[in-house]
This record gives sequence, C-alpha cells and structure tokens, in this order.
Amino acid sequence: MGRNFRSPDGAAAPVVGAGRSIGIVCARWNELITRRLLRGAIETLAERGVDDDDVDIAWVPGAYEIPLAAKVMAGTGRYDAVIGIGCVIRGDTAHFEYVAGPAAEGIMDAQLATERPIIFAVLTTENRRQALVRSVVDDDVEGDNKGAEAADTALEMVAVLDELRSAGNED
Ligand code: INI
Repeated sequence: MGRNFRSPDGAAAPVVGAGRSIGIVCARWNELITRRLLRGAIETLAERGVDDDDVDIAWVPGAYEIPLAAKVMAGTGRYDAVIGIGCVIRGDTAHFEYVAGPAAEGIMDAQLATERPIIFAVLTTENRRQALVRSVVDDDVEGDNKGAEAADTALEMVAVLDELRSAGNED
C-alpha cells in the first residue's frame, strides 16, 4: 500500500494554529448573523493557537462579493488560508440562487486558482431562525457555529496541503 496522508483510522489531520496566518472575508449583508459567524471563527482560531495579529479581516458588501476579495487575499501569498463568511436568507431575496450559487462557485474557482484553501462559511438558509441556530454565540440558542467550524476546516486543510506538498518535494 502507498502512503496514507491521514491517520490509519481516517481521523482528521491535526488542527494546529500556531504560526498560521488566516485571512477572513466577511460580508456585511445580514451583519447581525455574519458578526456571530465571525466571532465563532476568531475565537476558534485563537483557541487553536493562531496569533491575533495573524488574522486579518476584509469586509465586503454582500456574499456575492466574497469570491473576488477572497481570491485577491489568497493571491497575496500572505495567508495560509482564507475564510469567506456570509449569510443568504431565501425569504429575504427573490434572487437567492443568483447570490448563493455564484458565491459558492466563485469561492471554489478562487481556491483552485490560487491553490490556497478558501473555506465556504456562507449560510444559505430558509429564514432568520435557521441562520441564528447556525451561528450560536455564548450558547444563546441551541445549535452550532459554522464560523467556528470553518476555522477548524481552514487549519485542517493547511495541514493536509503542507503534507502533500512536502511529500512532493521528497526525492
Ligand atoms: N447578499 C447577502 O450576502 N445575503 C443576502 O441575503 C442577499 N440578498 O438577500 O439579496 C445579498 N444580496 C447582495 C449581494 O450579495 C451583492 O452585494 C449585491 O447584489 C451587489 O453585487
């Protein structure tokens, strides 16, 4: 058998934050929710050991603007990973699909083009209640925080890509 880049039981790569640099693009649309996601991401990055000075935040108007800003951020080479935070609520917009779909596709295109992880932390929900329970802060409602999850996903992808790239550099 060849290499197994994860542990034999298939567990996730270790999440280590020390020495990592993370960019965050945060949309202002539905700001009450995106600020909750942002807080989840920042708190989790700190818990994992990322230095506060190594987390930069770029604000954009809405989720539709995330891919371009994230691509530019990732393209600077300054960040190990970028997290795109936004919230699109179906009930709020007749053109839900025109905002949420391009945001997802644009983020995928940007991460493939830059070869840096760009994490999709854009909530796409039917209503505000669903958005609240996916952006829990201080246990204020029952649910989870997708910004916090995105922080762990970012650090895991950095570790996986590091491993793959160093294997490629071996003789
Ligand atoms: N942007 C969002 O991030 N969430 C939304 O729910 C939303 N709605 O409802 O329309 C939204 N629209 C703005 C969009 O992201 C762009 O900022 C705008 O179209 C200008 O390009």
